[in-house]
Amino acid sequence: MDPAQTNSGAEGGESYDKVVDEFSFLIRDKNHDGVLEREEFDEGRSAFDKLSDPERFDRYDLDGDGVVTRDEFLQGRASDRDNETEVAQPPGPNDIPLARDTGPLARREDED
Ligand SMILES: [Ca+2]
Ligand SMILES: [Ca+2]
Repeated sequence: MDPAQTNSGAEGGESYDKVVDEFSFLIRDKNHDGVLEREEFDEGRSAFDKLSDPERFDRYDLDGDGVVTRDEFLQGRASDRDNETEVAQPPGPNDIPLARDTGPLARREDED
């Protein structure tokens, strides 16, 4: 009967995504009043991910009261994830691009 319990499946990614989303909400909420005004929503987008179109704020603001609450934000993020495969990725192997090609040992062999 507990929805939080039944929701935890074998897919361990969901809780991680939620943590990222909550963090994303918190860094947007500059004045810490627990809701995102349109300016906060727009401002945070470039810092953390690419919520670029203005319509997205309206989509997130489910009850249309002009602010996005934490719950609305989490729901919006979840539905965005359903629509796009491209979301903010955690740092991975792709973030270390130069490690292999510039090995000093290989160069030393050349000079010898
Ligand atoms: Ca705020
Ligand atoms: Ca709202």
